[in-house]
Amino acid sequence: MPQTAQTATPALRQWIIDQAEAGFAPDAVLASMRASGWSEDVAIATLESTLTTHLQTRQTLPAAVPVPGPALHGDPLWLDAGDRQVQVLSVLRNPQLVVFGNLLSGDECDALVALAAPRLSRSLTVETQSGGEEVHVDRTSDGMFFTRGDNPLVQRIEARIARLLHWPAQNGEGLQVLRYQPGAQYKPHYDYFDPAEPGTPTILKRGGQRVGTLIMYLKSPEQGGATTFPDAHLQVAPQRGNAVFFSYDRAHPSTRTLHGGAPVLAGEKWIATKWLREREFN
Ligand code: PD2
Ligand code: ZN
Repeated sequence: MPQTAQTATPALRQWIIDQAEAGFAPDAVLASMRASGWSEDVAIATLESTLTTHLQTRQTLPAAVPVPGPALHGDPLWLDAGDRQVQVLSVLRNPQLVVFGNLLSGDECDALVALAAPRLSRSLTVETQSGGEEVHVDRTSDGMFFTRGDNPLVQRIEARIARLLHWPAQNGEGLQVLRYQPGAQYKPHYDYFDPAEPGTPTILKRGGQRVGTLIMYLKSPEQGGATTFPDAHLQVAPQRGNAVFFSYDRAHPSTRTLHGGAPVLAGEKWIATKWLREREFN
């Protein structure tokens, strides 16, 4: 085959990137390619396209980090979460998302609601300018936080989640319980902290980024209240005892984890959310 018909394999493109990152000037890389038989025109075009694409992806995408998640190889219908068998109802790969059934018993849902009810107040969102918290029109629910290991029920659920998602319980934030009354909603947002916001470095000192969210449904409304994923054109019905889990390996919209809580149209919706961090959260 004439050298001008050579195609740039992934291995060659990686070699070009490695040379550039090792500090070799483009002329030196070009000379090496010429010496191994590449025609000048094709070598220059390949160099240019490889390095331009590499720089663009590097600038726009932060590096991926490990994330929590259930063991889905072999497409199981049930997962062993230690003290409970959990149903796998739906799986998406992009975004990385799983809908679970039977994660909590009806009694556990009722008990969490009863423990949380006397401690509710208007939900706050993280105030990204300063790293503090504020009341926000995008989130019209009432809520409270349990501390991690707050009581035996919370401890049991946290151990179950750790086993199900293969992520240390210490990396979890305290369980948050929210109540949505008719009309209440949570407008679409990402759960990771926006790296561009000035308050984010302060927030990240406690356990690093959020890398996963588990939303557990404690009480179903009569109508409305789905958890929506606009990029995936998906809505998850808030069925008591079920849960939706999604992970995000970089703090970036390319994870397609934009999600919201649709307005409750009738009845009350109660959820418990567990956010998982990269490292121990204290
Ligand atoms: O209640 C929901 O469906 C919902 C939607 C979006 C909850 C959260 N985000 C959350 O707790 O982060
Ligand atoms: Zn959210």
